[in-house]
Amino acid sequence: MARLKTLVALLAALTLPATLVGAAQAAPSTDVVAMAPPAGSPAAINGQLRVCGVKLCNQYGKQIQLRGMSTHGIQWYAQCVKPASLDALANDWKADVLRISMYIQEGGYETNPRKFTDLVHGYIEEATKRGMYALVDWHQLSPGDPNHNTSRAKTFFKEIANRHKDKTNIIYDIANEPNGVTWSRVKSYAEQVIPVIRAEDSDSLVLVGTHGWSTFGLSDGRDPQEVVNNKVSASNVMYTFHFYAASHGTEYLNTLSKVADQVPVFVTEFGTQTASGDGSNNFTRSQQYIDLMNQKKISWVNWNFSDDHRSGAVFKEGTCSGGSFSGTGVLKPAGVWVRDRIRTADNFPTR
Ligand code: IDC
Repeated sequence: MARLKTLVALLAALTLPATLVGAAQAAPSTDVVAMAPPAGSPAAINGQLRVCGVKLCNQYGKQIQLRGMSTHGIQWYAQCVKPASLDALANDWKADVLRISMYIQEGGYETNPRKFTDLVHGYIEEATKRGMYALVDWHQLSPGDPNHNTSRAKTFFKEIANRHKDKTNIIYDIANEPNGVTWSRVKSYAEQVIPVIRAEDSDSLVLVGTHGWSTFGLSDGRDPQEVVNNKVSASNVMYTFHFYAASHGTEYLNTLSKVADQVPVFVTEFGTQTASGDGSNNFTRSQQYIDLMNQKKISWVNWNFSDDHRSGAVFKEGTCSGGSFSGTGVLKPAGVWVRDRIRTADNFPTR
């Protein structure tokens, strides 16, 4: 598997004609042949990611920061995740990463595992074609204890990891926002699910949601040091932190700053508005978070790439039923702001 990954990465790095790359990849060495991201794209340049100390590093051991967008729940907003919108995300927004948000409850995975697993397979291929990392989000939310869905998670991630193990651009996010549950319960869930993924895809990057809706326990009144002092027993793991700038002020900012010096942190979700994903934007506070994340090279993903009526959905209502997604004309204020933060040339250590 490692050899095939190296071959795929090499092909991606060389500017071979697409036909030749396709022919080389078609070697019948495995049932499902990994598609390589296009040469020069973030996923091709950076290849297989690894945790290095408390940072994220690319295939050459260079510290990098990924930036991108999360879909809304794909049971509701699949219409916003299509070729034209993904082209805009990769080429106009210049995103490095697409977070594929698959809810488990609320009409999600549990209602039709086959359908949702296939949707995710498809989105992974679409992200790969466009040179983005595919961050597969197990969007458990209510109930907040991830152990409620452990056997579902094992089934889902076993298939995802098996199908995509030869790609170098998959990131596994195994628990969106644990809440109302202790850290030791979350850790125990992670230590059951990670081995299932690693049995298929041994060098993969895995993200673990923290308690208190991925605030290192802060939103549940817990001490963030609980995570730092009781890490998940697995390598190549990062812990997630979420914030909504109009709800989460200095205490959260300081916590993010502190824990990011102690353990590897990936911000898999943030909003510029309140935790409801709606209301007015606090761009001043949001910029403080962006500055901190840039300074510490903390990767981030914004919520969300849809045309939902709420202020945190980047597109104006009705956009997803049309065919045009590029530029700022289709965006709400939060969309204009975050697109700018993803595109900004100064912020492109990965390119
Ligand atoms: C919100 C969606 C909304 C949905 C609600 C419950 O925007 O349509 O009804 O979830 O499923 C999170 C969650 C994310 C939330 C988001 C905004 O991860 O699912 O989306 N949020 O409230 N954590 C903090 C905020």
